[in-house]
Amino acid sequence: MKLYCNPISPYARKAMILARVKTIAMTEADVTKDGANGYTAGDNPAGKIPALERPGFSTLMDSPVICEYLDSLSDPILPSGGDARWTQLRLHALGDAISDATYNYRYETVRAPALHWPDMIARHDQALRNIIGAIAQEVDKLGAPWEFGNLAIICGLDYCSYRAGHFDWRAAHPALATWHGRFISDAAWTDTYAYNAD
Ligand SMILES: N[C@@H](CCC(=O)N[C@@H](CS)C(=O)NCC(=O)O)C(=O)O
Repeated sequence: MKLYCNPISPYARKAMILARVKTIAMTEADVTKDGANGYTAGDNPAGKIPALERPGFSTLMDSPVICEYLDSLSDPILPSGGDARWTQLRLHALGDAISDATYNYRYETVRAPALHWPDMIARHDQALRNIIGAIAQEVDKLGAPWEFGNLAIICGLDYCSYRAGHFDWRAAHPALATWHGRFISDAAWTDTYAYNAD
């Protein structure tokens, strides 16, 4: 299997962490090193990463689908049914919502200043604060080490620190920061952390 990815992408990083936690043999093709058209690699018509190429089967895209597939290969961490499953899928969606808001904020603010749309920047900034604030209210339910839900939340928080660092979520939510601190010496976390440079 080959994952088209880049560790800066919080969506791709979820799959990279899961593969390490579950010891799944998977090649990682960094699209930023595979040529200018790298984002279309992996037979993903949406032209996004991650995309998971599976020999003899269709390529999977959209990170929750890829994560669920990888998880299904052995001893799933995502519960198979009941409310425990919905709890994990909901937390995963909330984590992805951090990444979505950060990504949107980044791509609004990275434009030339003349093209800035202040209302849209404020909308994404407020979404980020609302989502992280909501997650912080549930910090006791987030679990550690890796679960299907917290995987996305950790990746989202790290991406927020990297691309929307003006919002100091650690200062705003100290208990969430303490919880996040339980992951940062984990081998899968350190091995996929790509935000030191830039
Ligand atoms: N919902 C998608 C989002 C993936 C996504 O937006 N990936 C970004 C990188 S962080 C991307 O490929 N952007 C390239 C583009 O949109 O052209 C997922 O969860 O996989």
